[in-house]
Amino acid sequence: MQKEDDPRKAHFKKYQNAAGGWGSVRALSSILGRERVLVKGTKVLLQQNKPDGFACVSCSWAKPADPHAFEFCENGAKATAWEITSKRADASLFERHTVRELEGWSDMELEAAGRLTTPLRYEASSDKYVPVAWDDAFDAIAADLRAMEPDGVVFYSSGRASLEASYLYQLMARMYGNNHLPDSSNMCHESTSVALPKSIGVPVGTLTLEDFQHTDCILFFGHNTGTNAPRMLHQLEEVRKRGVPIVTFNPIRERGLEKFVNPQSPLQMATPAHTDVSTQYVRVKVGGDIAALTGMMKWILETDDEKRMNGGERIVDVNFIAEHSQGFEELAAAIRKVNWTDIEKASGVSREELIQAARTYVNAKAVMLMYGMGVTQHREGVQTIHMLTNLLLLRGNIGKPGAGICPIRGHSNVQGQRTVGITEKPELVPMDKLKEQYGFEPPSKKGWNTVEACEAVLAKNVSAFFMLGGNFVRAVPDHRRIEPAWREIPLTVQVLTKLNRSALIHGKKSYLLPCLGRIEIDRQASGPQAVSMEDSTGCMHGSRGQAEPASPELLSEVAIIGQLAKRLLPFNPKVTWQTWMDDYSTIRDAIEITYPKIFKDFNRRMWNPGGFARPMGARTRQWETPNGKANFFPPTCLDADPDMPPPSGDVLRLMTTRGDSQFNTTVYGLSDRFRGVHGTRKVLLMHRADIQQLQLSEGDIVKAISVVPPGEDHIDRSVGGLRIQAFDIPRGCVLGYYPELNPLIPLSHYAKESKVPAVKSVPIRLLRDDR
Ligand SMILES: Nc1nc2c(c(=O)[nH]1)N[C@H]1C(S)=C(S)[C@@H](COP(=O)(O)OP(=O)(O)OC[C@H]3O[C@@H](n4cnc5c(=O)[nH]c(N)nc54)[C@H](O)[C@@H]3O)O[C@H]1N2
Ligand SMILES: Nc1nc2c(c(=O)[nH]1)N[C@H]1C(S)=C(S)[C@@H](COP(=O)(O)OP(=O)(O)OC[C@H]3O[C@@H](n4cnc5c(=O)[nH]c(N)nc54)[C@H](O)[C@@H]3O)O[C@H]1N2
Ligand SMILES: [Mo]
Repeated sequence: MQKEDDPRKAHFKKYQNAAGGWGSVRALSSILGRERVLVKGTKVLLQQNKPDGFACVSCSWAKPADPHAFEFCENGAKATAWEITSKRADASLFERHTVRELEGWSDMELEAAGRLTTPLRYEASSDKYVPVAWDDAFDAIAADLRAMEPDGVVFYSSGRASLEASYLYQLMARMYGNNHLPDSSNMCHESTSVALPKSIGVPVGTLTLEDFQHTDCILFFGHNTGTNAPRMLHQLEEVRKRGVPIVTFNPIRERGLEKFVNPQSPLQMATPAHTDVSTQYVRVKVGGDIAALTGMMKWILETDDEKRMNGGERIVDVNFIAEHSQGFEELAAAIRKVNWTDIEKASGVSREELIQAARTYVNAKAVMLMYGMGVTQHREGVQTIHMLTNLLLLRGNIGKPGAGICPIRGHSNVQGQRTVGITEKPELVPMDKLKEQYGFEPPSKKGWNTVEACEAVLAKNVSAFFMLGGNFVRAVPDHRRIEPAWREIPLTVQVLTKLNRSALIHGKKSYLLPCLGRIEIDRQASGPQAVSMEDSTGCMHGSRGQAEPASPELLSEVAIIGQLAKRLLPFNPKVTWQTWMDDYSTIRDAIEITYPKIFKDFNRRMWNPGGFARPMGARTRQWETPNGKANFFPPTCLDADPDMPPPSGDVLRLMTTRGDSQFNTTVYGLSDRFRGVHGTRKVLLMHRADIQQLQLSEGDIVKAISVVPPGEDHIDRSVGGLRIQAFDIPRGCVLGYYPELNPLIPLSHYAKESKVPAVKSVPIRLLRDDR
């Protein structure tokens, strides 16, 4: 593995092949070989995403009832190999290196050291992590937390923990006394959680895998499917074989949405034939979706006006609108007012292209719409989702087979965590139920989300920060402000599998509690345990670990929470931590009592092939909104980032995104194959004309400087040593990698209403960096 990221040595080569296919299969043995788990890995992979196997730890895409022989993708295999690696970051590593020394390692080197094997406590006198007995760690952490005011303690979670662990975690936090339960969703699909309940009365997507069989058109917005949810390409391939059009809206040509070769199909493997995925590719500007949707709806409304006057068949579903919705007139009035010049300018797309997309949409009877971070992570991410829903509602495309909306979720159980109570918003939790079930008074004060938790850290209002997974310090914006403040937190505790940046930038006291991964066998008093998750289509699945644990000392996340909670909270006979730890089916019984509608007969149904679907009003046109209707929301602006400086001059719009060799802050390698980037992540991909206009040349090394909103502090928000590379991207837009570029993003630059950091539109300037 190449370890050093020297952008001067990088090379760029356009990727000519399809996504999937030979590349995937051949890459497998190299992936497993690198982690030295060739035989074990192959055996484990055959159980991945199978009804009686384990749910992949990578993306959250649905797990079909009738899986393929290999129901995994190359990136899922990478995630599996990374977790079951034979490499170990054991106590000797920490004996050899001080924390200061480890801070000099790159993110990739830290995680590549392998799985943590033993609980560790930070010792300030030697600047080292030293082994600590589990009991001593729990006693000490519980004693410290008991001595603190609950209002200063944060319980973060990353969306990987199971439904069982997540339920216990939120219960522990609430019994301790607060709702400070920020999660990775706050940086991800929170815009969805805010928008969809208002538009259609559900907090999650309405589609299931079944719908793919009934749809006759798919629209895709702001998602890099070939890298981030590759198994979905199977469903897309199937619909394309039926001739279903797929229209993609994305500033750049993502390979997986252009061409796919199915590694399961002998025919495609033998002949390099491929399936063309998108039938139309709309290259919106970064932040251009509201304008593009306005254009499509404008054409639909005007065409419908003509039909109405000429007595033709209406293309707006007037019956659906009359019976089921509210706000149509306001939407129509707002859209009619906008002129095409403004639409073309703000979307970066021609009127003809938008009309072509709109025609495809109205020619279909059942339309599905999928979207990802290209939508949610903008200042007006919430509004963009309202606009997506508006488009669907215009033709009654919600609540019938083959139609609906699907926010493609990120982490493998991020949707499920919210379902079982991980949220800072008390109104989303059945507090009365918790009160009745456990006999305590749940806290009613709103807790902190991710951005607010960062603000609290900066204001020195946080006395302890507990992290159930994730890499908080690295995933959040504004590293140069957060990191020094983080070091002042009196206590940080991390439940984790591998060493990461958040373990090194730690509080005054710090504990690392290493846990089992989901792929590992979880043995408890009643035998090996299973856990469960919810996928992007609202289906719950059981998952059984298959591999031997990385170390005999590891505890499960459930056990870690249970052991801590037993010591932290006063005895309460209704709260049976030990029984729960001994037998996870009793946790599922408890979840079923709290959420009887969603989790009816949980222990049995979790093993249904394909999982079991949560009930969802919108699927049957029961709108669980305050007014009992599906709601149209008129647009208030055209740019998803209305406060971006005007596109003249030297200010560029940076979108920070994932490459093909990473899972969020976990960096497996330095290339992004499908985009043709090899050997570096320190790169800015720009339009050739922008490079010229700024009097730069390809290969130049520059420093990016954030254009800070007026009135902001004087923090150094710059990142140097970045190589300029020409790329097929709209004018004025730049692509760069997360998390390396997070120091550029002001904490205050977040989506209105949802507070998702607006990491897809960061205004920057470039300076030559001749170091
Ligand atoms: N292998 C792998 N799988 C993953 C992850 C991973 O890191 N690696 N991460 C997981 C997580 S937590 C998440 S949230 C998901 C993330 O998966 P995605 O939602 O795909 O997120 P990004 O990788 O940030 O890619 C954003 C996409 O939106 C496009 N885009 C950017 N700005 C705009 C815009 O203004 N409009 C439109 N229409 N498009 C835009 C970009 O070109 C890119 O294709 O993936 C999950 N799965
Ligand atoms: N600039 C920019 N910033 C972003 C984004 C972006 O697109 N651009 N995306 C945002 C998004 S969508 C997300 S979801 C966040 C991600 O934020 P997080 O979820 O906090 O980060 P991850 O990188 O997914 O966390 C990786 C760590 O999880 C730990 N881990 C892995 N498996 C397990 C396990 O089974 N149990 C436990 N306890 N720990 C485990 C490992 O130690 C690993 O180092 O980042 C956000 N930040
Ligand atoms: Mo995410």
